Amino acid sequence: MRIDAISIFAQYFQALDLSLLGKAQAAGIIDFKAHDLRDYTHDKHKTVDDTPYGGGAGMLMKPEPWGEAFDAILGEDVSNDADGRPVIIFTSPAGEVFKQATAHELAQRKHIVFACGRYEGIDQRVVEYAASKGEVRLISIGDYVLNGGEVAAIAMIEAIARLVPGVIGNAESLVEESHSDGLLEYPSYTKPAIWRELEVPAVLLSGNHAAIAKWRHEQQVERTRQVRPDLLNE
Ligand code: 6GU
Repeated sequence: MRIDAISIFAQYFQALDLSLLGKAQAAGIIDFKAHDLRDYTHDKHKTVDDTPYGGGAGMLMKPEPWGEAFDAILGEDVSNDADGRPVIIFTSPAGEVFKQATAHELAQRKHIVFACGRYEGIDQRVVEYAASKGEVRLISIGDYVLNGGEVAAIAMIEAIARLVPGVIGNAESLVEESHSDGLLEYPSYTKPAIWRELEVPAVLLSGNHAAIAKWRHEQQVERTRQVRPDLLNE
């Protein structure tokens, strides 16, 4: 899988060189590259923003550097093959909310480009132009506002890449985790059985696998009802 990110703070993405994703990159499973939007400017100050037409607070990202970045990263030719077409994700607090299901969908794709905006947003024509190069999606990671899309893109890349075969050694750990079945995870315990007078629930020491599975499922449902009742109605 190829993943590109376009940003004026490409250094943010160095976080992805650590740990699992670093290994996946070294192993050639994930081909990730961060691009500095300012490399696609031509003026002395490497300007990427300008004032909005019609007035209003703040600055907008101007279209030209984005157009050049997309041309360089996606080439001139457009594949119309539904599966081979790249996905271009604009990070935006106004986008659809990123879910585990979104991560699974995107983990099937061959090429994802993250366009990380800063300031008050990007000239709308950039989104229109991107649609001529791939499938465009506006995605948010939750109902709060970040200063820019970099941290959001890193979160999405980690969620997507760990679902790509070979990135996580233990594929079983993907099956039984929060959100994969629409419920939160059950609580887990390791040795010792008693620690600072706190005991591990007796059922887990019983050796009764049916009873353990039942207890864990009940814990999942109860936890989800308490903390995330919204998930039970989805
Ligand atoms: Cl994707 N971008 C920004 N700037 N803020 C956000 C977000 C994205 N998702 C939630 N808040």
